[in-house]
Amino acid sequence: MSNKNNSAQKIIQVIKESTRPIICMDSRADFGFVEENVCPAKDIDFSNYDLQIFLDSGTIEHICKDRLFMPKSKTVRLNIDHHAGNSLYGHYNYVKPYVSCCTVLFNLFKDVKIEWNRSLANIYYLGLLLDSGFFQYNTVTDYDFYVASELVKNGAKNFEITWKLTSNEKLIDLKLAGLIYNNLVVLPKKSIAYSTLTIKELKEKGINYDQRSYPPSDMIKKLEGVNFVFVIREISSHRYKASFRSHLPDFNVLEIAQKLGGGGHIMAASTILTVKSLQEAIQIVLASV
Ligand SMILES: [Mn+2]
Repeated sequence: MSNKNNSAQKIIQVIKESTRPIICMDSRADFGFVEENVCPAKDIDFSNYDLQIFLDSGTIEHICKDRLFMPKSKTVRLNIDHHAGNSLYGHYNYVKPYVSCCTVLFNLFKDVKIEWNRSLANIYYLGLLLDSGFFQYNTVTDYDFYVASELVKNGAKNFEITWKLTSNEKLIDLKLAGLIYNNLVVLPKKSIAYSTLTIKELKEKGINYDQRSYPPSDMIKKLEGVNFVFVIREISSHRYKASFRSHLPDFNVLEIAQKLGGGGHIMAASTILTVKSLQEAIQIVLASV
């Protein structure tokens, strides 16, 4: 481990000198829809390779769903990433704080003559879109738009990729959103909004809650004019889960969840309440803020 960044020239030299490289990406999410030949890191014998290239992995163990995973081989590690907390764990490192790892790659290879084709441009563009939250994150810069422009010029299909990623909602998520919006209560004076979900309602709509794509609290957190939102969901008789989402980057919902015995992050937290009724659960939460 060198704990320092190397020049683009050095990194390119390391890649060129390798005869058996293997690429490992942040694999905590399922990217099977992008590339079918994805092999779980735990099934790979890295000693068969002379260079292990880490892409978009803030830590070594992010290349595996098992968070305690650590490859055992002494294979040379090349770390190409954009995470602010990256500890420069590679023997060679190229870590730049761009919004996307594909922006880092584009920057790394800017002096190399890359033969772009539509497939490569599409893959870079997909990475740029996902890592930047569709250009919504506060770390997006003019360079990312320049990269996007170059990728589109080289064949990346903005509409097709964006459509695939944003226009394919599952029916179950729309049904769940219907319930959540229907039950929405807004308290303008308190700058709070909340919604509720009961087992009976889920059953009536034929919703298997475990198959949803994202939590219902995320469905209402973008409401204007509120400090935070919460959703109370009946888990079983007398047990309710309260999930909190902050609307503002500096409004701390973790404190509220902790007061009620829960935990989480500053903008997303939750707790379990053991109470007699849904109404009681709502009252307890409202009394704690
Ligand atoms: Mn990333």
